[in-house]
Amino acid sequence: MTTTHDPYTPTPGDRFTFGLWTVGWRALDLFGDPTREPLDPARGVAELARLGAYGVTFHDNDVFPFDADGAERERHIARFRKALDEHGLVVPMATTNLFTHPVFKDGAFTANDRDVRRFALRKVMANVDLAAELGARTYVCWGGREGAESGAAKDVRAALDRYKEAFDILTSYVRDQDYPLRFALEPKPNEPRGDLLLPTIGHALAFIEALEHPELVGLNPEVGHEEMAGLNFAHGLAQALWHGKLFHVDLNGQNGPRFDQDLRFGAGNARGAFWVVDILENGGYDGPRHFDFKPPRTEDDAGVWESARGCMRNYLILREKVRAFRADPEVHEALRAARVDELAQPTLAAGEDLRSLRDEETDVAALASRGMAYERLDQLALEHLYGVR
Ligand code: GLT
Ligand code: MN
Ligand code: MN
Repeated sequence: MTTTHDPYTPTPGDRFTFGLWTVGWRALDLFGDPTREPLDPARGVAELARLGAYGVTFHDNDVFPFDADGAERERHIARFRKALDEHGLVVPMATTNLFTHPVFKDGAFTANDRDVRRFALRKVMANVDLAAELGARTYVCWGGREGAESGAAKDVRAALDRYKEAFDILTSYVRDQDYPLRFALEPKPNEPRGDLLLPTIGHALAFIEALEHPELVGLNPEVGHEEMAGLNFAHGLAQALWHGKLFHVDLNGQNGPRFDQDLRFGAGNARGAFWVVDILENGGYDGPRHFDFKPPRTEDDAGVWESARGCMRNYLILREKVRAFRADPEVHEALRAARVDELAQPTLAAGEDLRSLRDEETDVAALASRGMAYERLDQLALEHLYGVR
């Protein structure tokens, strides 16, 4: 009897990671109470390992409570570590909860209240120490409360000064401690604040260049956050890669501009997800494939694990389709017909001076009448995605 391996069952070699807060989300929302019981982080680790994940990521307060004293904190961390060791999961990334406690109601690094900013920096540094201890290489900063609901309340230029100050302090800190950690900013346009600072990949990329140690700061873009702003996530990833700034990624699903849906990866904009997998697989990204989703409020405990499993299966299904698309001889021909490779050619020849360009004669009418043959190419992609090729 032969056993066939299901090609969509993940293994640690696929490097799938999950935030503890994703499967641990108790599904409370603005209108309703939690529908699920709290998840013990040790059980989260065990279940994710059983499903074939490679690692987990965490906020400080996913592992120990906000108000834990030193001994309680250590106890929770020891339990978490034990689970990681027992189940062989790694922690490639960690982050800080700077948004749940009321103290952060006006932000953390950019709160008007200076005492809040000082407290936030201390909270981050403490968890950076733990992240380094657990072997993390990326430290994510999602500024969920850095923003405003009204105009005069926030001096955006001063807030950006303070945002920069925070990263200048934190990057000096990891340098002084010799931690092999880099920071990854996670942009989001709005929610929970009316408007957030660093709302998109583009804003964050520009901000990084103003920092004292830009080499230690990159991005952790999230599918839904760019799509909430109507942007093309795969294009955003491509630009982040072009700048050498794709340090990490948050994969999930979203249906266009509306509230942050955090659907499992591959649900929502499926066509977008195909191109996301294409750029991640073929664009030079070598970090973990990290899922930041929220199992919907309708799901019980079994539904949570089904949803997590779905994230990984959908990635593997799309990876197979992307590979088939890129290997298809008809696609190669269509790519040539669309002159996609021609874009890699510099516009001026090596050593060419501008005079020869200015003297060149162009048959504009002939140029304008050349079709680009993109429809055939895109139809081939869709047919791979729809499963008929
Ligand atoms: C929070 C948020 C996410 C961020 C996490 C990191 S926490 O769930 O919705 O997008 O990635 O702080
Ligand atoms: Mn989100
Ligand atoms: Mn996220």
